[in-house]
Amino acid sequence: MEMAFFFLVLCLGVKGVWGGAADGEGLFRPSKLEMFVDELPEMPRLRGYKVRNGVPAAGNLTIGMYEKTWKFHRDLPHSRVFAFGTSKETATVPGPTIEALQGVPTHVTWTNHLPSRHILPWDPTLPAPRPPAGGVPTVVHLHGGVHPSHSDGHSLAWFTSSFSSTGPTWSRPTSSYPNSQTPGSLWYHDHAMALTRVNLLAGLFGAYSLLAPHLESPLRLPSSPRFDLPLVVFDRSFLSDGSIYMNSTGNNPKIHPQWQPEYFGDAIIVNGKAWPFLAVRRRRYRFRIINASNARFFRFFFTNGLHFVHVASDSVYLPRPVTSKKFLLAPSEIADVIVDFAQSPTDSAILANDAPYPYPSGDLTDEINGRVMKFVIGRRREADPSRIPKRLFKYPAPAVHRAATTRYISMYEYESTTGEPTHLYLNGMSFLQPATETPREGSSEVWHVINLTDDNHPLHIHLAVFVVLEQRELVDQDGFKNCMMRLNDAIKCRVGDHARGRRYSVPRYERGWKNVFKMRPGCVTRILVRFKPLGPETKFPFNATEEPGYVYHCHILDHEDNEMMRPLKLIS
Ligand SMILES: *[C@@H]1O[C@H](CO)[C@@H](O)[C@H](O)[C@H]1NC(C)=O
Ligand SMILES: *[C@@H]1O[C@H](CO)[C@@H](O)[C@H](O)[C@H]1NC(C)=O
Ligand SMILES: *[C@@H]1O[C@H](CO)[C@@H](O)[C@H](O)[C@H]1NC(C)=O
Ligand SMILES: *[C@@H]1O[C@H](CO)[C@@H](O)[C@H](O)[C@H]1NC(C)=O
Ligand SMILES: CC(=O)N[C@H]1CO[C@H](CO)[C@@H](O)[C@@H]1O
Ligand SMILES: [Cu+2]
Repeated sequence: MEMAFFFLVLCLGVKGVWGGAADGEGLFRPSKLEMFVDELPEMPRLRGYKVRNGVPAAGNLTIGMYEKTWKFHRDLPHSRVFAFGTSKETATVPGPTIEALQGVPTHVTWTNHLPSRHILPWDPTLPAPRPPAGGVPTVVHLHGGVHPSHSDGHSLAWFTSSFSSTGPTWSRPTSSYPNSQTPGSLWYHDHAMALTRVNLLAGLFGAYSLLAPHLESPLRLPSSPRFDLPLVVFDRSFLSDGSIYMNSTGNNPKIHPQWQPEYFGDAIIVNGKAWPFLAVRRRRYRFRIINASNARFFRFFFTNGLHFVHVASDSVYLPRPVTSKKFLLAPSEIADVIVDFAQSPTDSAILANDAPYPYPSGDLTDEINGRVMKFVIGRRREADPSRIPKRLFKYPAPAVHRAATTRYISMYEYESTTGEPTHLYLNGMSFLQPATETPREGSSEVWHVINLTDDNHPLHIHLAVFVVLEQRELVDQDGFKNCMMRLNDAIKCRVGDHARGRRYSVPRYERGWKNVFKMRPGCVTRILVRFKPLGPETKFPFNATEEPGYVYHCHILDHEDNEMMRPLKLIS
């Protein structure tokens, strides 16, 4: 590890390292924005494959990151953003939707055209890279992707404009996605060490759909681009001049001048517009809803009683469709749902959210952040060739008895003397300590994830997929936590004797293979993690044991950036 690339100075103020306004000065009140006046934008679609003589072949894309302005609402001035696109003119927030084909590789050369200074206040006391020539370090991770680790967007494989500086694990300008995995919804986003929260807040994320027409067409789900749409949902605050607002004063400014444990914005944005509307026909639609918030959970429901039919959770189809009236989506989770507007009793439907923030014990939503978007539904009933099949795709059941190992993953939050959080660690270790989770390729493992904090942490594991087996509350939490704070050893602290409290059932729409799950506070969540493809193969179609390896982390970006992330190193 080339430590020269990092700097960790505790005494440096954050002023001067970014180009924004002073704290809270001129905050824009979102209640001034009229809802449902901007139409839901359709993001540009890029094909991740070529078609030669009717036969699909590997596709090469070049997608840049540009600084530009973006209009988040009719009545909000232009905001400076960082946006993905094939050119500065066509770059959008969120970025273009990449459509890839199963079995056909997509090679993406991600290029950085960002300025020398960030548009948001990052915190120099977190282990953020400091490129010698300045610039904004970025690296792109395809979330839910099964690909070699050199293309995984490792946090230290960052690069700046024109690759003028690169991080210690950077090896190539082009990421290769084999797309050999099961079809489903993925997304791409920045993953640079300790800068992920600010780079995403600035706009660096987009949707990626992996399609397998020969398998999916027989299902007859809504599939044309008009009726199959990604909805990328996120929250932002703004200053009156339109700039994205992020508090530049930390909650422990003497320790971390800027870092706060959770970012919440008060405007709810879908596909780049605050509270948009979409005119829909009276028929079925498929929405791939991606939660791209830093820390806001969403509990979605329709105010007119319409329901959702879940066909997949995260990147993998469920065995059969599951109906819900309301569902909870943590940051970076993906809900893949069918909504049948023909069932609507009214001519419009508001998609709403009532998840407290921070989830689960924080503030309640209000009239403003409790609304997401509006669907204006055509009057006339339409012929609808789509349907919802009884069965979707059957993937292997979790074979717990064949698990190779049991691991205990403990989530810790540390506090300053004033009781404010300072940082979060997994297993009491920082990201830079050597890998301790070293599963064998082709194996499955049982992980007991022990949440010793007050927050619900969405855990995301790269490369692998997992099934949630059980979520159970700890008894004698104080005694157990005291022991863990002293020994950091779940077995010596007899976790088995403590994990005997209330059981929380896993919602049916989340019982399939997932890549993110919400780790409830004060609970042990047992998951079966699969380090092999979701088919009969025991090996990935690439060398999964190569450097730099993978990571697993909390997907509250503010936590991930303050070290709630650990290396994951597969061995053969
Ligand atoms: C910014 O954060 C500081 C420290 O937590 C807090 O005192 C201040 O009120 C916040 N500013 C705004 C506008 O929320
Ligand atoms: C596409 O990208 C791959 C990986 O970088 C490279 O090997 C290949 O030559 C490229 N193909 C074309 C047509 O540029
Ligand atoms: C999005 O994810 C964040 C962070 O995990 C979470 O707090 C928020 O509730 C989620 N929102 C939605 C709409 O799912
Ligand atoms: C895979 O990569 C590892 C680590 O670089 C190396 O030791 C091993 O020989 C490689 N395996 C194959 C089959 O190439
Ligand atoms: C074991 C443990 O750490 N429990 C904590 C879980 O969260 C609650 C609050 O929700 C804390 O009070 C417990 O200490
Ligand atoms: Cu977290």
